[in-house]
Parts: sequence; C-alpha cells; structure tokens
Amino acid sequence: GNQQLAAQMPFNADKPLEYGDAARQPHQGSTASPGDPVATASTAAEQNSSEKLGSEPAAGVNRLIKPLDGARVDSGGQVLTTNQGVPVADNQHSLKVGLRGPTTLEDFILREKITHFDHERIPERVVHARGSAAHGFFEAYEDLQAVTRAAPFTEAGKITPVFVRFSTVAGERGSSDTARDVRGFAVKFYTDEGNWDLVGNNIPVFFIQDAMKFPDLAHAVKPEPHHAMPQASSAHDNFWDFVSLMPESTHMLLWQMSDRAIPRSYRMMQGFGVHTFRLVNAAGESVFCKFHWNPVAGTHSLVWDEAAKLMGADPDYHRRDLWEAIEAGAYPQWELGLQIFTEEQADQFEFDVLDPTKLVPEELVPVRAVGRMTLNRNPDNFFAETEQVAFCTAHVVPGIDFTNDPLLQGRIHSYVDTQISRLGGPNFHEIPINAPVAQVHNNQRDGMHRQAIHRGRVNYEPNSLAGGCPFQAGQMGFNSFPEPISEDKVRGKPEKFAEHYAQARMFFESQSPVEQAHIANAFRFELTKVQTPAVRARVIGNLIHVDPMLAASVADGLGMDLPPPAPLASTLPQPVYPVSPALSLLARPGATGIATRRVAILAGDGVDAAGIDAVYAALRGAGAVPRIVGVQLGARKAAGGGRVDVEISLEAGPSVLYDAVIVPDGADQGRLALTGQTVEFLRDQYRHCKPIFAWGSGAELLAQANLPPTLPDGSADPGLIIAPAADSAGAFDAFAAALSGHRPFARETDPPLL
Ligand code: HDE
Repeated sequence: GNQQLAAQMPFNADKPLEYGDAARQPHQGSTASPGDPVATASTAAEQNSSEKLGSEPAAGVNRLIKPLDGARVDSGGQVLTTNQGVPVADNQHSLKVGLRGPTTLEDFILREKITHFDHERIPERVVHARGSAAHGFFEAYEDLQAVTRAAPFTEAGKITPVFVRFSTVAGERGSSDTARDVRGFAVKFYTDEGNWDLVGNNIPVFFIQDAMKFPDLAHAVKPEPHHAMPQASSAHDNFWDFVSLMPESTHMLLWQMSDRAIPRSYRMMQGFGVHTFRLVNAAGESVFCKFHWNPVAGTHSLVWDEAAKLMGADPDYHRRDLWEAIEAGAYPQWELGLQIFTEEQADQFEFDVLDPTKLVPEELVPVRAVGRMTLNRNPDNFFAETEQVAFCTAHVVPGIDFTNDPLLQGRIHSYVDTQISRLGGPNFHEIPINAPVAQVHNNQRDGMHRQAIHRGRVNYEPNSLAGGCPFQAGQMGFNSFPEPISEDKVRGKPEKFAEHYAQARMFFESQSPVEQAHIANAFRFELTKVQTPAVRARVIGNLIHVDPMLAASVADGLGMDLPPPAPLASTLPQPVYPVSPALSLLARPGATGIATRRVAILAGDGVDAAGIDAVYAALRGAGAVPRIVGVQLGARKAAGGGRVDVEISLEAGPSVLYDAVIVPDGADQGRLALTGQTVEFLRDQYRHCKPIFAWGSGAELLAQANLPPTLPDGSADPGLIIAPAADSAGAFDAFAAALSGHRPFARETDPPLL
C-alpha cells in the first residue's frame, strides 16, 4: 500500500502517510533501510546492519530516538525540492527581470539555497578536530554481573551497537592524518540502558593531572596565536615551553615522542580509558577499573620520515585506510580488556590511581579480555554522523561510575558544554547519531531545534495528572556510588602526584633499543624546531631524571652541553618499577598476518608476468592489497609476450603508500630502470625498513639504486629477500613473514645511509 501511495505521488508530498500504519514505514525512495538496497547505494558496507543502524522502530516509539533508518535520505528517483518540499523547476538560473536584468528579491528559491550554504559550517572541535569514524558492535565474552551491572556486560554473546571516532588532537579539521600526535579513541555504546561513551586515547596516560590546566595545555600545543603556525604539530616553542615547566607531563611526553604517536593505522593502535573508573554491581559494590582496547591486527607504527612524507603523499592516509578496510570487508577489531582492582589494592600501589599521568602496569594487575569490538560499516554521511557525533565523558550508564581523578572530574563538565556551542543548543542528543537506542522520557522541554513532539499537558514531576509518569526508576536507575568523604575543601594535590619520573623511566626501559632510539630522535627533531635555548635545556633537565643516557643523547643531538637536572618536586623516595614488556609496541605483532598490508609490485616492459601473477595471487589469498606500480599507467609488454597492467604510477603512488615492495625479474629493463622516481621509491622502502622481495634480474635494480645487500655489520638483512624466481622455495614465505611482523628495523641507521 505504501509503495502504491508513493508511486501515485510524483513529489515528496507524504502528508497522507502521517496517518495509520503507513506512517510507521519510510516513504519508499525517500529513505532507505539496510535491507532494502537502492540504486544509489555507494558503499559496500552499507548493507551491514545492527540494532542502532537496523530497521524500523516498534509502533508507538519515537522514530527520532530509534535506529537511523528514519533519518537516512536517498534521492534516487526523486524530484529536486526546496527545504519546504516545493518542487524546483529550474536549479540553474536565478529569477531575473529580463534575461540580462537584475535578480529579484522575490527569488525565494535562490535565497533559500544560498542562505543554507552560508551556514553549512559549524565550529570544529576545539581539540580533536580532525577525525574519522565507523559503526560497529561490541560482543561480550562473558557475564560480568559479579562486578558490574552495565548493560553491555550482562551476558555472554550480548551485542551492543557502537559508533567509534578516531582523531588527532592538535590539527585543524583539514590537517594531515600522520602528524606526530596523540590519537583520540572515542567509543559510543548504544546500550539498552542508555548511551555510554568511553572517550579515550591511544596512550594510557595524559599530560596533566588537573582539569584546571587543560585550556593552557591546549593553547600551548595548538598553532601559536599570532601567526597560526605550525599546523598539527607540537614541534614549536609554545608547546615545549609549557611542558618544560610542567614536569608532570614527562611520562606522557615519552609516549608522545615514541612511535605510538605515528600509528600505521587506526586499526593498529591500542585504546585506553586513561582514568581509573569504577564498576558497580547490582548490589552496589564497587571496584576500580582501567579500560584497554587491544587491536587484533597488532600494534604497528610508521617511522617519522615516512609519516612526514605521507602528509604530502596522502593527508587522508588514516581516514582512507579505515574506510577501505571496512569497504573490503576486512573489519577492524579490538578486544576490550579490563584491569580490575579494589580500593584496598590501590592503596598499596606506589602511585595514586587518581593520577592520570600514571598507568597500572599489566604485570601488577593483569588485563582481562571481556569482549570484542568489530567495526563493519562506514558512515553514510561524514557531517551528519562523524562531525555531529557528540561524545561526553558524562555519558555513563548504571554499572559504570567515575572516580575522583581531578582530570576526569573536569571532563565530565567540558564535553556536554562544548557540544552546546559546537552543535548549537541543548538538544544535540536528538541528532540521529547521538540519539540513544534506549527510549528517552523526561520533562526537559523546548530549546533550539527540538525534534520530539511531546504530547499531553504535563511537563513536570511529581505529577498526578499524568499518573506520575515518567516516574523515577529508583534502584533500577543510575545511582552514584556513595563514596564516603569527609575532607576540607582545598586547592591542591596529594603528595604521590608530585613524583613525575619513575613511570616515565619504566616506560623508557621497557622499550626495545629501536623504540628507544626513535624516542631520542623525536625529542631531537621537536627541540630542533624550538628556537629558545632555555626551553630546550629545561626539557633535557627533566629527561635527566628519566634516563641520563637519553638526556645525553638528546643534548648531543642538539649540539648542547648537558644542562643541570630539573629540581625535584617530591621528597618521597622514587619508586622503582620493574620493566613492563607489555609497554613495547613489539609485544603485539597481531593475529591478522599480512592481511590489509599494501604491497607494491614494480612493473615495466620486459617483466616476468607469470611471476607477478603468482605473487599477486598469493598476496590476495592472504588478504594483502597488491598494486602494480610503474612509470606510466596502462599495459606493459611482459617478457615472453604477455602483458601486465600498471595500476598506478610512481608519481601518484610513491613509496610511503606501501608496506613493502616486490621487484620482479626484468624490472631492471627499460624506463623503470632509468627513472629517479624508481630509485627514490626503492630507497624510501629501504630507509623506512620495509620488506623487499626481488627475483631474477630484479636484484639488479636494487643494486642500481645502491641498496646495501647486507646489514652494516655484514650479516644478512632479514627484510631483503632475493631469489632466483618468484616461486623459489621459501622466498615468498620469508617475505610474508617479514611483512606480517614488525619491520626489519635491523637495517636502520641514524642518520640514514640512504
Ligand atoms: Fe578531551 N575534549 N578533554 N580528552 N577528548 C574534547 O570535546 C577536555 C582528555 C578526547 O571524537 C572536546 O566534543 C578537557 C583526556 C577525545 O569527538 C572537549 C580535558 C582524554 C576527544 C574536551 C580533556 C581526552 C576529546 C572537544 C581535561 C583521553 C574527541 C570536542 C580535563 C582519556 C572525541 C568535544 C570525538 C574531545 C575537553 C582531556 C580524549 C573540549 C577539559 C584525558 C578522544 O570537550
């Protein structure tokens, strides 16, 4: 019936659909549901469903607070209209007095179109402006009701829809993805007891201990206010001036200067809730908890020279990677881990669990895997979903509660507040991406852009005229954990907060030598950009307390003498933490092998087409992404008469876009061998420690590019596989092994040989 009705009506005149059963179904063609593919469906993952994404709300339920179908608009087969639904006859010409005359004020169609355009932009997020997001779901492994009544954890196998946004912090909305920066990792769980937002980062600690300092931190790292430079970079005087005067930032700085701050992919980084939270069970008993997201693909990073070049080659590198992985069905996954400990245990720790510059070592409290998150659908519309999603640390559900971490306490205020200015009013919870799956009933009314049409005369509680509804949930509702407190009202902090270096030392000592070298180099790079010598000296004065060798190496890199150590703020004995192997990126190679890794196969006239076909098939079979790269697009004449189609040119697809390179027999022939781009490509692959597989005369091309055949000490380079033929025994497997693990860093030198 609905379809027939729609067919009879040429325009969007859906007024009759307000009545009867038809009102509960989307007007055919004007909205689309995942089960109902439409001609204009543009993304492969559009068909993937979930409770949040899924189909129609039950009868009587406000469609605006239920799944997204009702909000999706598809204009396939539809006539162009104004925002009032009036069909537009001509979208190309304004209304003029004569063909060459002035435009009339009467042209409401022109004015509506231009006015709407004039207001298309909203303020970008003051921090975390650049980001990308995806839909998915969380699946619980087990029933956790003994420790928490939170809805996602009430039974094994329970599915909760999620929307996840990853971001950089400092850059503006159009900045580059691969800047050295902390990455945001914000998860909105649409639980059946309301929305729970776990608004975390990919680094488990933070720069500061108290919300009072956050505006200063953000001002210091953002572009300097007089000339708005530099974009998306902490490598400038203001940032280092601030942190050098804020020794509590030292631990975080070590993480930020590590390869954690230049991830290979959003899919290959951890996430952390950072603060200590509380879990509360139905009996009202509480334990402390730290949240961890561990990527199934393992933790992998870029190297700095590569990250810097990627900012030019593809500023959307992480955004594209996330989008393409989901479109290809290689759904990114993370395991959720909890570190659960009691208040009594916390009292025994050498650090204060309320201090967000400290982490709880996994060796002290193991991480218990409690579920898995899968991202399986890209947003339909970047603005409507990714830009308008509003994460708030205040969004907790029964079973999850706050602690007195003074940074967390300030965040509880900040996130709701910032949405009011960013999204233009207090009704941002009604924007479809923010609306909970759980129903919303209260007496909050009106405000800008109100969507819900509340019925009835009663908008207060208690009431008798509406039978007391909506009524208080009592024990069923959110009850704050009744933590007993009897203290003076003061500004200050506990003494353990004043110890700033012991965990920074633990982190540094837990890194592999390669990771340690990258940390030292990153300090050297950033401080080289700092113009004020006293700022450099103060930073190194802090590093002396972390590791004197690190401090000496950074000072040496800057051509300065070692300055005096910074004064210590704490008189307590410095704790000594054992090395924590879990803190090294190398601890998590991941379980997905070479899947989603991008491999360039260099090709030109005279290459071994059969060999290329074989490795191409083997790469595809393992889920990797091969690309045939050459001097110019199009068909190349292969050896023996076949042909190879070059998919992308060296110019458009430079080395940094690939995780590894294959150099077939015959690649040393013709134009490929003569170009500077080929040499640059191979040298960057080598410099960035990527696996290289050459067979036959392909090895000649490596020699022409001067790639060293062995490591500097004369031993074999584990990332350089040279074989007589594509199918030589063990050759491809050795290449795949080098590609699936971490990079063959053994060849790295500082400064680089090539
Ligand atoms: Fe945020 N932060 N933050 N932050 N934060 C924002 O909220 C703030 C902090 C984090 O993808 C803002 O909606 C204060 C820690 C993420 O949309 C704002 C303090 C952690 C995102 C804000 C902190 C984060 C934000 C800007 C110190 C890791 C992006 C736009 C008291 C645990 C979420 C917005 C998204 C965004 C304030 C510290 C993570 C202004 C005041 C610690 C992932 O409200």
